[in-house]
Amino acid sequence: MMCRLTVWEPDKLKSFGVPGPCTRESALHTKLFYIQRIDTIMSKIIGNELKNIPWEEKPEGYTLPVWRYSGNPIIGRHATKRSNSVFNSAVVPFGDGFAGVFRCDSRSVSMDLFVGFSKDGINWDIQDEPISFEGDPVVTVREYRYDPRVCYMDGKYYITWCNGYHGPTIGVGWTEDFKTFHQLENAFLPYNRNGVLFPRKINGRYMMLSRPSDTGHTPFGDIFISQSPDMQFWGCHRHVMSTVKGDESAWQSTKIGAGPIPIETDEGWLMIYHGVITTCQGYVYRMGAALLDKDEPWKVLYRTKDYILAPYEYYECVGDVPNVTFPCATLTDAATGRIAIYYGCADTVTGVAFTTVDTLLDYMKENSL
Ligand code: BMA
Repeated sequence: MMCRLTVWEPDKLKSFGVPGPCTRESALHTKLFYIQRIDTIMSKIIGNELKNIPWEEKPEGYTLPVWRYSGNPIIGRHATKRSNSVFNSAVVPFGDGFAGVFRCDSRSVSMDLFVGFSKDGINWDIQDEPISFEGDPVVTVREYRYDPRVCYMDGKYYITWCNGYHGPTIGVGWTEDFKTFHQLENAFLPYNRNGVLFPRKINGRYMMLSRPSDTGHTPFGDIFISQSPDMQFWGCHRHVMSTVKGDESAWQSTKIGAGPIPIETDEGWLMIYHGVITTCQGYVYRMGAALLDKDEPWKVLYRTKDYILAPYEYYECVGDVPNVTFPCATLTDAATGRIAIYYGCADTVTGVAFTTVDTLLDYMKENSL
């Protein structure tokens, strides 16, 4: 638990009666006191330690619960030979570094998925040729592929994405080595987007969040959950959450969609998602967070009324589609509670932002709808 001290919040600890250090001895005493108290005070990520998670501390005086990496954007639009834009992409720990599946739109503006590797999660080497999937040729035929998520489970890295199949639906594939890729049946009938797997079975079933949609840019959409015994047949569809009408939380009034793979915590599943409002200049995509019940994840325990990140920076506000922050992946470190969020910026480049499990859960509880 020692390393969890790096995310302590002295003010919060003081409110629990934890004293502050003044001498060398009392500092040691205080540290021991913190170690004893930390379990009872902090929320926990249920998962692995990730010592090399990219990380920067929250800037002094910054008030939002999610803060940007100072070197953003980490991936520019020309990261591959033919790319027009690289965004809405997913990364995972792999070997002694990281691997990812990237959405690269080409200069002819076709949308496809590309593999990339990184030693530090910040500097990425993305391949110039798109992923080619093995499988039933009826299923692997490519119309378009975009907005991948990657979910590690049972020794396999599962990939879900928005797959063109007589309209957008959810494609599913897997790899063990990021060299050979296998494609399974599409999870749903068209039209659907934002298919996001849970990282383990719940009550013996795989679970996937998704957002039923239409053929176009879909001016509506709620998040649902579907269940499967085998990653092929999906059913028991349940509603998770809707858009918010009126002006109580207008940033999520048009449509919402799950983002990264939900993060398991001791209090439930932490789901980071995007919310959209329709303005006179088009859609604006912001980020929110919700906590879903651990065993019945269609039940929403908390949900942020205020957004957690929104397009403020130039590279989020200006690009092929302005005013878009679109999260598709996180890296997490269970030892410290640190979370790095990977998100697409203005449908053009890729950024990273940081938070901790405590920061998000506290914010969510203080700002819940
Ligand atoms: C959505 C998807 C995303 C995109 C967003 C903003 O419908 O197409 O890939 O980032 O629109 O253009």
